[in-house]
Amino acid sequence: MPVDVLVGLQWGDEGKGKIVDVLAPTYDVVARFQGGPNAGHTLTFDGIKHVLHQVPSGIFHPHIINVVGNGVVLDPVVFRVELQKLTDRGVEWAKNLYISKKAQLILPSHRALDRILEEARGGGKIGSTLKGIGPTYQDKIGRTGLRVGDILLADFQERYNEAVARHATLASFHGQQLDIEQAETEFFSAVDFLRTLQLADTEYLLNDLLRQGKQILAEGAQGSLLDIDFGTYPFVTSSSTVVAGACTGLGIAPRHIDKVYGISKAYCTRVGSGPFPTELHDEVGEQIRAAGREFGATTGRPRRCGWIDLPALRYSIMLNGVTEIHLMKADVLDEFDEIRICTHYRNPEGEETNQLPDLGDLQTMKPVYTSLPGWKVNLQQINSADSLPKELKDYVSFLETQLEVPISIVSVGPDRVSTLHMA
Ligand code: 2SA
Ligand code: MG
Repeated sequence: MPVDVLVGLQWGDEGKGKIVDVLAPTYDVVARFQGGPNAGHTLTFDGIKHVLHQVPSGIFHPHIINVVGNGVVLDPVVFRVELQKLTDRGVEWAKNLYISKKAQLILPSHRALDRILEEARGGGKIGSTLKGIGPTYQDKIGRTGLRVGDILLADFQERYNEAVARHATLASFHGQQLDIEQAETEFFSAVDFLRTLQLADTEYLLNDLLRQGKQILAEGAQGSLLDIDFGTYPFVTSSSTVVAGACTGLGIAPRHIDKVYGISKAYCTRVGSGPFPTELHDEVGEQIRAAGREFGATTGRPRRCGWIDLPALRYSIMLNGVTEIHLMKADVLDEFDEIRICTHYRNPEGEETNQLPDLGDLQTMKPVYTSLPGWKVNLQQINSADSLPKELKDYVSFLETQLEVPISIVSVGPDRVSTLHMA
């Protein structure tokens, strides 16, 4: 069964980009199945840090075919900038990159609407990345969206005009104007560029590759707790971030899926609004943010930080059928005397649960912690799993027992080489 899927188990930024980069050499194809320029996947190797938003993280490997699937929302302007950066760095991507004709197009008016709709929410803001994600998926589901393949049609301009007229009406409903003239010039020039790329029926491409026995890695973006169905709704993104999204977002049948890699930090972060039971509002939270350089890779926003949350992880593991966990950024906890772990929650009535309740109840839950001694060792200097400090091994075993899934990789630094495969 040649498709493996990699998903984030928390609220995003777990380190998915790094792991795709590490695993990529054993795959023939890396495919993105949801999200768009809201994602920020950071890869570090040979002393250089790369941040990818829409380009799949297999792009640095010349033997890998990279696919932007139909489940993605694509902003041609951001895409062109991203590809230009890769060209500047000498990465040859042109032959290895395919874009689904069925992927949805993010228009300048979607970005404008994202801002307008966020403003209209007042105190209930989602904390959107303002990349136009929500409005574009809204059009997709409302059956009024424009797709990448539409740029090849003779009447694309007309379709575009109709969409913008609709968006202008929506904006005026909120007493606003779109104000996108300059962005439109940029957009049409980026669309001309997009026409020169390999636009394809990628569901056929992927299934042909499967028949040839090729190995595919589906690369998730954001995290399971931001999933449109199962995340902390409405403080979620607008796509299916769980494994099921890889089937609809690529056109791959469930029976092809084998391994499911669940990526989690050794602690927890969230960017944007919404409940986060283990969030720390004190200097410990500050310390994690500083040590982990926890700032959004797309927007630069400071991320909220807290301890690892097992009820939340158990939920994500269940939804995704995770077969192995990769524990990221363990080195960020090097300096701590004690490592805290939220094993379950307690509600205001004193009842305990290890399940993740829905929004209203979740907001009133108090985390119940266990603590383990910290390792107080500079993990970045360690290059084999055997040499890991006992305290970290104990932390890993504790998590494995609680989560009932093996932890197969522990990451101890941003670089490709700081990746320890556990026996
Ligand atoms: P959106 O823009 O409509 O998808 O926002 C809805 C919510 O989803 C969250 N979201 C994210 N959370 C973490 N990381 C994301 N990617 C970037 C990164 C974010 C950044 O890798 O750092 O740079 O700020 C991401 N994308 C969406 C978002 O915060 C909202 O809560
Ligand atoms: Mg990210």
